[in-house]
Amino acid sequence: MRPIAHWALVAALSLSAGTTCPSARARADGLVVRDTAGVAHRLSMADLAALPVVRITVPPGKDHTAPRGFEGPLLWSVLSRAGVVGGPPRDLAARAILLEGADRYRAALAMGEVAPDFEGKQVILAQRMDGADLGPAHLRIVVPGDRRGARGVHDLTGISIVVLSPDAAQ
Ligand SMILES: Nc1nc2c(c(=O)[nH]1)N[C@H]1C(S)=C(S)[C@@H](COP(=O)(O)O)O[C@H]1N2
Ligand SMILES: [Mo]
Repeated sequence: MRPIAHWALVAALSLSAGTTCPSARARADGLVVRDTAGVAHRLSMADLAALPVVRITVPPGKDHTAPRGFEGPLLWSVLSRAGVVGGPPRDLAARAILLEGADRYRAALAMGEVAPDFEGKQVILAQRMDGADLGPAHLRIVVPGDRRGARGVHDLTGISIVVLSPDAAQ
């Protein structure tokens, strides 16, 4: 029995190595979060899956007619996990969160909208919509309270924290 068991073990290990070895595509999954210095912090799908899930229902608005249910971590949890929101609350007051989709579509939130010490709005990074997984390439931002869908960036690939300054206007 022993040689057969050994052979089976080797076969099982080779199979599992073949199926779990991360492909380039798997490594590209997730999100890049840039801090105010432009340093990139990558969050994998596993990092996102470890964050507490919030469920929200968005009523019909100007851009869609039916209510929709979304599930995912709070954007604030994502930013905290990436380590880009440290420091005293007053330092957050002039910061923006720039959201970017795979098609380079962009939308901005003020940090004060989502920071718990300020408005603490339940903006989420949705991974499920109406009970179905969106998939790693179709993460989307949901901004409760917005009547238009334009800040609900879908196919989200990047988030940048920007310090706003009139001097930086180009
Ligand atoms: N990446 C990306 N996200 C985007 C857009 C876009 O063009 N690209 N359009 C926005 C606009 S204007 C709207 S109304 C909603 C539409 O998405 P929905 O049809 O799923 O509500 O997506 C928003 N998010
Ligand atoms: Mo829109």
